[in-house]
Amino acid sequence: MINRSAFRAATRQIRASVRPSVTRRQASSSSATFDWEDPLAAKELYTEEELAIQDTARQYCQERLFPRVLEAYRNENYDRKILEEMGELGLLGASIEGYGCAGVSTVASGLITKEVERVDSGFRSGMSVQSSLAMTGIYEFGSQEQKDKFLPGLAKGKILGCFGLTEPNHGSDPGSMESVAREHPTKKGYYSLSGTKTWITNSPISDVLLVWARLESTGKIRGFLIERDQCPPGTLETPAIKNKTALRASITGMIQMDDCPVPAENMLPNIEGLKGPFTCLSSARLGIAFGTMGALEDCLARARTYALERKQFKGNPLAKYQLIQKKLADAATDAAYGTLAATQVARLKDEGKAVPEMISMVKRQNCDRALVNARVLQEIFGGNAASDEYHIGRHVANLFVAQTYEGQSDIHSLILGRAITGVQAFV
Ligand code: TGC
Ligand code: FAD
Repeated sequence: MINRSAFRAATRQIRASVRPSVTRRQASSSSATFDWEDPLAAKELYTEEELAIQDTARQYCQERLFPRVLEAYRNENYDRKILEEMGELGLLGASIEGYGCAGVSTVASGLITKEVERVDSGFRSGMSVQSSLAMTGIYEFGSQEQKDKFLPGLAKGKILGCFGLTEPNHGSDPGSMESVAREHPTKKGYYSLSGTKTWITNSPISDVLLVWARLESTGKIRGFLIERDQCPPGTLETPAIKNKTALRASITGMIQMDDCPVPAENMLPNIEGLKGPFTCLSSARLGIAFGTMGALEDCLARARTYALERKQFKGNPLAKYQLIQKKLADAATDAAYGTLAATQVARLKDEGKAVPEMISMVKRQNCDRALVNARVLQEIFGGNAASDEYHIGRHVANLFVAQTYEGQSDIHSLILGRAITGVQAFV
């Protein structure tokens, strides 16, 4: 569990072992030096507590998650214990107050996300869906009973959640969804849910499924908490989608509902319409803006090491050549800018000053730049990029999905275009 005073005490010790380059004091003194791992000194914007939380998350991710990523990715084998481990450390729903959650700043929560995605976007996906989508939905819009019942278990990773919005015929356009909730014909006090959700992270292993469906009686979209163990056989199926070309270290599936009975008290009472899912998405999209910068920084660090070690033409390291240096400079610049921008929006969110368009801007920009730069850095590895042991190909494949889910980049362009011009482009 995140303990703030223990964090402060542990900070210097952990930072010395994990991040030996430049200390905070050196960077802010007149003898400041350039730190290629943090070129614009983003760490100066973080509190001691936020830095300590980042270091704790990095230590867990590098020591416990990284050694498992190749096996998980090769075999599409997501270990649900990962969420329990994250829960024990207080990493789940970290910015939520109460219910066993750590109640840290949105910035700290973003830095946790960055450290997880530095290892793998799929591991970050599993965490984002649990924290930003399922837990945020219940926390923001649930009844007190729903919060008391579900949040503590979700925070500990003892129960797993997912978020079902996308359907086979409606991805970018969830407002046209076909899933429907009707008054149950035989069970009093129950709704009956029918429809199909697809590409749902964690759905095959979820205990509680937050599903968005149109309430037939009002025509409004509502959120429903489906408890797997309460569903009669044949009313709920969650088959896994296998043989993915990316995000293989996460588990993805469908949600097939066939007159699935859901107690009326499991409908989220405090929201109707798309504002519900989009509020959860605002939280998750900001997390992705941080996360993709972690993945890009990992690509940069690996490419730099490779370029320094690999020799071509008269025994020169690749790093000596200008074309190689430009690739590294571009990636370092975009990672630094993206981290600063995400931090600014997270800080504004904590102050109640962030708006969804800001989140669209950093989600879009950071995903796009992470993908473009990772793809260019991949070239530095030559043929070795085709080996998964160099990790760069895995990041490139993952970053394509990060650019696609939670609003594909072009959709965020349209959200920004609407805000800039006042003219709607997607109708
Ligand atoms: P629009 O008219 O724009 O909005 C409908 C209502 O929602 C409100 N709203 C928001 N509220 C809070 N936060 C936001 N970011 C919001 N955006 C919109 C809006 O104010 C309005 O409220 P009200 O009260 O007036 O009804 O709706 P639209 O249908 O025109 O929207 C179009 C568009 C393109 C913007 C939207 O449909 C969109 O964002 N599409 C992208 C779909 C998407 O992001 N899907 C994500 C699925 S979940 C997922 O991918 C998880 S992956 C997780 C992982 O594994 O990491
Ligand atoms: P489409 O909507 O068919 O779009 C295809 C292309 O057309 C895109 O490039 C899009 O930008 C473009 N396009 C669409 N409309 C327009 C327009 N009006 N103008 C210009 N271009 C347009 N969903 C969930 O609900 N929960 C999850 O947990 C979840 N996890 C996922 C995990 C993975 C691994 C993946 C791959 C997806 C996941 N998704 C999840 C689904 C994801 O959110 C959708 O794939 C995404 O929103 C895009 O929808 P779509 O795939 O139907 O593409």
